[in-house]
Amino acid sequence: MSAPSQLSKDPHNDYFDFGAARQVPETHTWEGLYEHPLVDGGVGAAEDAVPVVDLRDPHAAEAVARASEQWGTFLLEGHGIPSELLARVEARIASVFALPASEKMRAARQDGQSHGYGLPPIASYFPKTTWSEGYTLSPANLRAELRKIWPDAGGDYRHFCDVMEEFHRQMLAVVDKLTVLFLAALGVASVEAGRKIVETMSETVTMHINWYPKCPDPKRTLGLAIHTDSGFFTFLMQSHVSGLQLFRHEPDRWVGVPPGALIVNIGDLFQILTNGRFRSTYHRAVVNRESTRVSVAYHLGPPADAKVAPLREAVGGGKPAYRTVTWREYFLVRKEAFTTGGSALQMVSLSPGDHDDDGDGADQISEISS
Ligand SMILES: O=C(O)CCC(=O)C(=O)O
Repeated sequence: MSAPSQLSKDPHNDYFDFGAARQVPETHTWEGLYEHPLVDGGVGAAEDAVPVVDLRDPHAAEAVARASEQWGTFLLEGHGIPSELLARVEARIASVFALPASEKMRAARQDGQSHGYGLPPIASYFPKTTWSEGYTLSPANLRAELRKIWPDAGGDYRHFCDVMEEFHRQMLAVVDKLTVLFLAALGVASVEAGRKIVETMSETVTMHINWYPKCPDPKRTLGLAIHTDSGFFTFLMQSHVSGLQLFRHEPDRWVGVPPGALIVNIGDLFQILTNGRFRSTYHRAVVNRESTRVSVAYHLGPPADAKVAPLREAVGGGKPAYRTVTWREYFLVRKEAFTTGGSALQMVSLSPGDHDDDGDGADQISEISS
């Protein structure tokens, strides 16, 4: 099952011809983008260097724990996905977005649907339109989706589907390895529970492809506005062009993520599952004048109606910091948070005296893993 749809009506899903744009129109102009300084998050950037986790490192679980607690994001190395495959993914994605509008719009996301061509579902909550095109797919519906664009199922269709399926297969192996590390980092001893979580998550995979065209005036607009991911965690495959920025406090600043790396972002439901120990990350994508940029967000989370509550191992002798939620319910909370300017995580948090009527953490892991 894929992530629950959070769309009602998406007024941002009209076609905009980026190739013809000579300036950024009012609809795509964002204010206040440079209130905070931008710092480099590259390897030599001292405390601003985005943490790196190497899956081949015998101490990788500790590195995952540290990065997830302190940043909610890390660059993944030693994942084994060939760079040649990533280059082919990027090239095939470029071939989709290069198609004429009339062909892409055959797959346009319809109201209430979570899949299809268009901006990511979250864009319906943004006050302005972003400088990007997108396509949301799940591995299960990939071939049926792409037939809308390529009804004759010719060579371009086959090459695109084959490469995305190969990417998905390779990603699942990485998901497996990383989940084992997450569980080790959290002190969850049951390998069986871990395997079941991976199996469950692999059924919910959603891929959102972001295509950021060149922009004549990049300082006035955004490729993707600030947000956290809502699920458990997201892998972000990105091209060798800068664009991703993480928001960090004390002092408030944007940290530019090195291009080309495979990124892992912790999502809100993982923050809940880990009782706030691992933190979701606010991030955004900027665009530039010289190059197009591609990213693929590979989102993982629980089935839409599975109950998620802080794990017993994470709560320890303390109290759960969050109430039990399903992903479907959390989307509604997030929608309200976008509307009111509040924090969705804050809205599902428990104060010391509150009681979670939906049970304790011990029952919830078995629900997620069954
Ligand atoms: O393109 C990027 O670097 C960010 C993409 C992203 O955050 C998303 O798709 O959720």
